[in-house]
Amino acid sequence: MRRSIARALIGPLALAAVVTAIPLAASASAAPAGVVVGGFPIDVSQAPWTVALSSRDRFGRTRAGQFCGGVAVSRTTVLTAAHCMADEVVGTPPNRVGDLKVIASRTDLLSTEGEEIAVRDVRVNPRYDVETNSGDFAVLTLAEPLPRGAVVAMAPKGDAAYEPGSQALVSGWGDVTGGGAYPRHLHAARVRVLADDVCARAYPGGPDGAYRADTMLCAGDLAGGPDACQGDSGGPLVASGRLIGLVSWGTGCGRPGDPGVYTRVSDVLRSLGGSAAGPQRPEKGS
Ligand code: 4AZ
Repeated sequence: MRRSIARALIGPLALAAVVTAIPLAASASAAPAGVVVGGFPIDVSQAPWTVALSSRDRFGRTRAGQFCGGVAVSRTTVLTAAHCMADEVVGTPPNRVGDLKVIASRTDLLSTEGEEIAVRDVRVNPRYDVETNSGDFAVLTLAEPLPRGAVVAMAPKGDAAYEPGSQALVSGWGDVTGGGAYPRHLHAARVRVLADDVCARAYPGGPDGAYRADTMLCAGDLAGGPDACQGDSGGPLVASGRLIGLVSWGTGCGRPGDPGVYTRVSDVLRSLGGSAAGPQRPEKGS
């Protein structure tokens, strides 16, 4: 718990507060050049499966309550990160967040573009491990269907999109500087999938997590460069038009030697097809 929670709490609101309180410490730390750090603004039509998770009750109205990303994989199913649904992030057990919504088809969080859809059910992967961050996904079932065309296919195990060197796009409303600058508009960054042995060497096990090749992939540039960042968690990593990853963790953002780590979507598929939490599975005791 400890690790994810610490990370989650240094999320949109808390991180901004820390940066305001200790500007010297913030500016002295490695500040990446710039979703997403080192990225660029995009219109949601370029990655229409990208959704924002929102709770205005918990996170305030200044950015429409956005606190994590998500990705639509069917018209009523959104995937996000398990760590986004932790009690310490949303303030209650996940199925009790009264105003938990998915914001879809909206580039500018403060516009009225697109739609806001209530979340009917939240299932956190029972195999999520807070020490390593393995299995960092949750399945949200929506109260109303999303527009057709706003969904992305999940890449099956063995899909070439997972191969090292594969070029992928990560999108979200997360920190764009690594210093707590949360944008109103959707951003994206191009990153390359890295080889598992490279990822394992970067993250052999430490305070932020441990690389597990069966449930994670990592992407970015070992020299430092574009990367996902706080607030992007749960959002999509798409290669060749297929979903391969969900933003999960990493040490900092865009730093040399510390690539971004993503939940491996083929493992999500395996879990959904097997005995783990899935949207089709009837509620226990109902
Ligand atoms: C986070 O705390 C987080 N640079 C997300 C992505 C990355 C690091 C941290 C990857 O949600």
